[in-house]
Amino acid sequence: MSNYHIKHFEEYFQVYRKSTSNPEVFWEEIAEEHFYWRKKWNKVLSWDFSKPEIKWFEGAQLNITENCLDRHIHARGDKTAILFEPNDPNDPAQHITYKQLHERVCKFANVLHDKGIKKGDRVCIYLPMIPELAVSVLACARIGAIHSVVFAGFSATALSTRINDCDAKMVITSDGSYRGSKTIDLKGIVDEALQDCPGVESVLVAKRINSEINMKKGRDHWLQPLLDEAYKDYSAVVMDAEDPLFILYTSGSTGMPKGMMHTTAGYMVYTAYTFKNVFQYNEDDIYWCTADIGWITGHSYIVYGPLINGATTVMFEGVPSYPDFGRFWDIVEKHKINQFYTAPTAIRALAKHGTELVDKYDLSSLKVLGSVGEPINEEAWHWYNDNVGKKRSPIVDTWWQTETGGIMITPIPFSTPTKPTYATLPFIGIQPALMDENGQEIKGNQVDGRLCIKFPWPSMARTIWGNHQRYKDTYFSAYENMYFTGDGALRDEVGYYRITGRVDDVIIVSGHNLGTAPIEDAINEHNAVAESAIVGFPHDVKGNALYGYITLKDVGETRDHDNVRKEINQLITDRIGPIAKLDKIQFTTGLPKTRSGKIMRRILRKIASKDTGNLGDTSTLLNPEVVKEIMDNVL
Ligand code: 6R9
Repeated sequence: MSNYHIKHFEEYFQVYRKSTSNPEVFWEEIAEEHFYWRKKWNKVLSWDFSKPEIKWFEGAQLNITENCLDRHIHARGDKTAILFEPNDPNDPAQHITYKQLHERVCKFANVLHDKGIKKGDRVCIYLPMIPELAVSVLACARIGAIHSVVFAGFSATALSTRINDCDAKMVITSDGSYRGSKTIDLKGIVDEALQDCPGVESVLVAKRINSEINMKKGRDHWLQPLLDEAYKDYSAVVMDAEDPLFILYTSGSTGMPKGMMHTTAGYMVYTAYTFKNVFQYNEDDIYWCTADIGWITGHSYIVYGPLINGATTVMFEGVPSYPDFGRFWDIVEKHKINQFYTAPTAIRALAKHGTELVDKYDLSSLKVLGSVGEPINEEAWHWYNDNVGKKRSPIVDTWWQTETGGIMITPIPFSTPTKPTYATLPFIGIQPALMDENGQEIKGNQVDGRLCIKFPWPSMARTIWGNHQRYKDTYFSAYENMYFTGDGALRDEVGYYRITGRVDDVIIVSGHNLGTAPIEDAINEHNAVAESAIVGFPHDVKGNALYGYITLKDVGETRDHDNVRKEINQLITDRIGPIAKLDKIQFTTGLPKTRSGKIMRRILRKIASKDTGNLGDTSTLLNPEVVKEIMDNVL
């Protein structure tokens, strides 16, 4: 018997020991008993972090959508698979059953097929949080096409960069999207992006806001008429275990975003197993993750993990502030949500509005609360625990990454005693290590270091699309035989982990990973800008906000600074998206640099955070005088 469902703390330790002392036997048992395979594997795991090459369940054949859909039809065909809550609370929610979802995915798969999409082709999905988003993801998986979902808040430039990086043949979008009281012209953004994307042959357009849009003849097609005519069955394409399932872009510390590539079997096994245990999902529960499917959290814990387990997963189209800041709690009451998974930035935004809007609603259905995306600060943790969970529902602070595919460090609710701001213990099968700056592992407790993982787990990304060298350099070169996460962490006296934040040039703003380099590239396009450096500083709602130090070409004397500030933020909005806008812009005559010309962000970070008591070692600075100037004028 495998240990698919862990029910108490003792059991966690037993299973954890088993999973690390004999990983292959352990994962084989899990895979064997809880999934539908067309053919079983010849070998559970082969790996070499020096190449790096990782393969799980080699030789196995499957289609992940048969695990998400077909095998549930018999036992729970009429159970709601996706519960869609629209932007407008007065519009009815939609309950899409497993049977209906199966049919919608099959029809969509037929449309993709008819438009010439084949196994291995890349399809870019740029859709708001409407059912078509989940359906198109699954339709790609059903025919073996590799989906690349781009968050529909990204700009035309960000979209075209991602389309071209993976050579997508098709884009799936909608006429527009609702966002609270506003609408967004998604199709207009796609049209602009596609001016730079010669490889895109067709665009499928879902109707959502009924706006007047431009349809390019021969390229653009309304989705609904095609679906109406499509056949309701589509026999799933058989995939090898290591065939790519999707690409998802995440920011890097230099230039181009990284197209993290995930494969089929390992991702399926790990997302399903973590979902079951981290949320303690039981058959009749209603589960809601507030993320967007454009992020990894949505991929793994709105679509795949829940559906593989036959769960009811809620998809919410709107925003937490519309029609007011009680919307989340209204939805919890209305749909009797049992598991609620959100981000610290959302909690902080809601906490700002007091407890009145929380107390108004009946939240007694809640059993488990989750947090993801960035470290949850103590104040937000207590607010969540006291006002939402009423001190009854455990908070699972789940640490993981786009690269890891699934949750890595987390409490198991009702088993692991929680501790504010601590992600607590590694999940089953995960072997973390803290490393010092000389490449040595730091053993024992009450220590801190750089967080690495020593041993492969099934859902780890296998490469960066089109750039295996960068994959190796970024994750497997800092420490020998280790996956380096880019995060710092500490381990307390009982072995609990607390993630302290990024140690590289990635800043997490409102739970979104932003690389400094692409933002600086956008700023530097401004004709008055000579040079710029971006750092994060603490912000009570966003977690971090962006602070830009900018040197102007003419030292700024002849320019209207406020205008330049506006133009810079407009450039960032156009190139990356509004989430990357700078909260503060300080004009300086220079930036502190090392002799080798590297900007000393460490110092800029301290100044922006008003933490200037100890600037650390400044002896390698080429231009120490500029530090004083920057400190005198800090915003
Ligand atoms: C799932 C997701 C990954 C980065 C990660 C870390 C931060 C995520 C966290 C957390 C502290 C948590 N992060 N969860 N930090 N506690 N519970 O967010 O993926 O968008 O790739 O971000 O987010 O810094 O390295 P992704």
